[in-house]
Amino acid sequence: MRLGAGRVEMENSLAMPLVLIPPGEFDMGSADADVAFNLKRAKAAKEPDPDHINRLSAEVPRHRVRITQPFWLGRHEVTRGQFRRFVEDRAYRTEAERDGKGGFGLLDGQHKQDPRFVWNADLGFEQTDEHPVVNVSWSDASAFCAWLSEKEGDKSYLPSEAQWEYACRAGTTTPWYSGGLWSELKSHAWFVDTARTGTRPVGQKSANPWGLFDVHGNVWEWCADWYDAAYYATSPRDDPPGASAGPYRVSRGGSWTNAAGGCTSAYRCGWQVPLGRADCRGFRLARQFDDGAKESRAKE
Ligand SMILES: [Ca+2]
Repeated sequence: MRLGAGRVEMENSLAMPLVLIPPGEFDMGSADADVAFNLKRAKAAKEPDPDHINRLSAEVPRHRVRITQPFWLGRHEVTRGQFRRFVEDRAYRTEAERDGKGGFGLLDGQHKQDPRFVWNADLGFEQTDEHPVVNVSWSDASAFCAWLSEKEGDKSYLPSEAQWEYACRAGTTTPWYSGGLWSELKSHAWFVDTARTGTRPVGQKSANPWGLFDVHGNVWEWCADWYDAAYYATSPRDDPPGASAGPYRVSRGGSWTNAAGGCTSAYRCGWQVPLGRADCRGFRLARQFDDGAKESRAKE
């Protein structure tokens, strides 16, 4: 563990940097007026997107949430190189490989599903080991976390939706941590205006106030929660765990394929499992914070 620029950071056994996220409170979701404005625009579009309209409606009511425990969160999205360590250690086959249907990639500039489009394949755009892994399902991402937890003895997991938004906002209340203007997002995120041709290596844009990169854009990030568009109306104040069941899991932050409006701190995407894998969707690792009790016990 080390202190840097006012932050506490660590590296796990994959040399993946993690930032300590402090406990605290924030307003989760969007203000009614912002959603009403965005809905009006979405419905007036030349070709209204019903999925986009439903997602905007799921951002209300804005509600107070308390994150009661500190936790570690990956400074970056999980990369192809890091995911390869898991695959090689466990001879793991992703869901896209197991069912033979594959994931998504670019064919003639269009996103198409194809059996050859799996996590380590040529997806029609350049990728190195520093690019975020994509075409991994929620179950694949969870299997990676379980493998790492077993290997390290400390729990790694997918962040809850509330943990994700809390860390993404990093104390900000604007649509993006960079502010309220989509034009400003260009310096901070890979989205359709800056990365139309594919994912980018992690960490190339600037970080948010808590030192996290690519929370807006590059790839969608799986969260632990089941998705329920109406959940915010009944969400508990402390550490909300998400809906108790459902066909969809949540992913957050938007991607290189999305307009700025799909990359906001509050935007929620429900994606059906186990079908959910795409060339724009990966994940970020959370890790349980150990307050040193274990180290103390070891010394006794
Ligand atoms: Ca992202």
